[in-house]
Amino acid sequence: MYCIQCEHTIRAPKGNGCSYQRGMCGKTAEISDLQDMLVRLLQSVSMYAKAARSVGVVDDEVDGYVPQGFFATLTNVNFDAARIIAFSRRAVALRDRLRSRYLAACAEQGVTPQVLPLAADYELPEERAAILSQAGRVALNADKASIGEDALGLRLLCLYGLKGAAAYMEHARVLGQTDVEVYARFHDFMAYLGEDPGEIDALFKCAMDIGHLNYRIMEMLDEGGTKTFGHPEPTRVNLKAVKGKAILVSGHDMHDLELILQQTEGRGINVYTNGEMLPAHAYPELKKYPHLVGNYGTAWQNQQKEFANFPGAIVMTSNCLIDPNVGQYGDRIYTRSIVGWPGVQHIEGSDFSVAIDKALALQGFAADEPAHYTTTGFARNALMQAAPAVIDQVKAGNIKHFFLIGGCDGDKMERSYYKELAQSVPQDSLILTLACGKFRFNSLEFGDINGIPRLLDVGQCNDAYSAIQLALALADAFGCGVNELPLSLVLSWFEQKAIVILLTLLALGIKDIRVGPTAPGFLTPNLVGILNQQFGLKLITSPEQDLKDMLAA
Ligand code: SF4
Ligand code: SF3
Repeated sequence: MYCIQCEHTIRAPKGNGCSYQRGMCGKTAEISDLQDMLVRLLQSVSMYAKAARSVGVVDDEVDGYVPQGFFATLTNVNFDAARIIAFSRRAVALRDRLRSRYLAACAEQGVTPQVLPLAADYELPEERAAILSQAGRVALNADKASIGEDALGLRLLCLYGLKGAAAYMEHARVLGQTDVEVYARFHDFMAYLGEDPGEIDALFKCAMDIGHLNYRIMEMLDEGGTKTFGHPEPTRVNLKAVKGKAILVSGHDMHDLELILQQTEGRGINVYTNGEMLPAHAYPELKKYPHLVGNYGTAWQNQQKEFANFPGAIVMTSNCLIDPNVGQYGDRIYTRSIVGWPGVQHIEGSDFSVAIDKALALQGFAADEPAHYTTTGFARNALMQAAPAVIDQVKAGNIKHFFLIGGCDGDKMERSYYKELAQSVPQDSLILTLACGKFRFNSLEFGDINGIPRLLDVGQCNDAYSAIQLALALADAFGCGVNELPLSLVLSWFEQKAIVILLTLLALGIKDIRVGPTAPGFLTPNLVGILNQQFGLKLITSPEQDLKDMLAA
């Protein structure tokens, strides 16, 4: 086992990366090895997808499948060996079909087929034991001795960034957004990373190109969300329980939430959002359901306590899932799409009856809790509508600084930094926040500046796109670049979606971003130094010191 893809990863002095029998996330060595195999096979599909495009063969099923399968290998997504093997078998079947189509098209057009790397024809053994015996060969660090630590770290930066992009592609696809050009670029990167010789300059360029690609993917996702559910509107959301039967919907997939809302209408069940689903309350086509009563719980690392106390059914539409057996709710949690846990029931298709029946059979909340609210929904449109008033307040000297404080949450003590920072920014500052890191402070009262709320919840992690649009609008209004704005970005990272958002911000030329709580384990000190030199990227220190430095800049 060798996995180093998230902030949880085991660090020195025990060795860099999770390389024992079990990763910090609960992933076993077997799952880790099977996921590495899946990644290799998906890369082989992309090698053929790239070659096939050169003779005009595009396979929509392959285009949709490769990012979806890749998504299953993100942190806290799929821990089920049988499902990972099934993903791999489907990858092989699709690749073999594509290879036949490619060779047939070459023959028809009189074109000599390209000589693809050996990895393009990698075969998957029948038996699980035989698959696992090849783990060493497919390990992501297999060639570390020959390419060196810096090149490996950069390759992993690209690979993990691309995983994040794949996850957003899948979220966009679910909302009806696909783009053949985006898929073509995605296959190019997958194929390249499956055979790259470890050249530092080329890998740096690849990382920036993935960042650019992801900007387009976030735009697609924004379009998918707003076309399907309307533009988010600032909306107050109750964070406390309401008496009655209950279903909790977690993850990022709002299409699933809509299906659940439709299927529970008139059934006497209250629907709650959890974690990254919170911003769903702001979309007109979702908030119109009166039985969408509130948000229950906070970020993923608190699941085992919060889900254990939830007296209803729970549906995990995407990441982040952690061991449900600890809190003993494995019999009332259901997984969807790419998510999996051995023994947990998986719902395929669009019928949620099994979860709904479970919710009806469970007790639900016996009484209302005193309500407590947070406000969400300051996505692109709402921010643009607020922009003229914000600009006026800046000109009048009432708003002096903007902070973007957000990203993934996690369970390290050092993450209290983000709450402390949000609480200590000056009163004449606005705070934009997004992703599950916001649960550190989104239930606190921040007040307003002449009617403009000081805390603006932009949405999910992918809604970084909306925050970028506001930054561009402000820069335009003030006739300067984004880097000249009194804007400081302080991000928390945990998994691969955060990595690709960081790559997007860097690719857009945004400088002096702070990240924490620690540097990614796959980035060597050398690489951290280069990113600091080129982009001013810094690690967080203390809220006091960083605040002083950000305000001085
Ligand atoms: Fe370790 Fe993170 Fe990999 Fe899990 S996903 S094995 S915690 S590096
Ligand atoms: Fe959170 Fe997993 Fe990253 Fe979408 S849900 S931000 S950690």
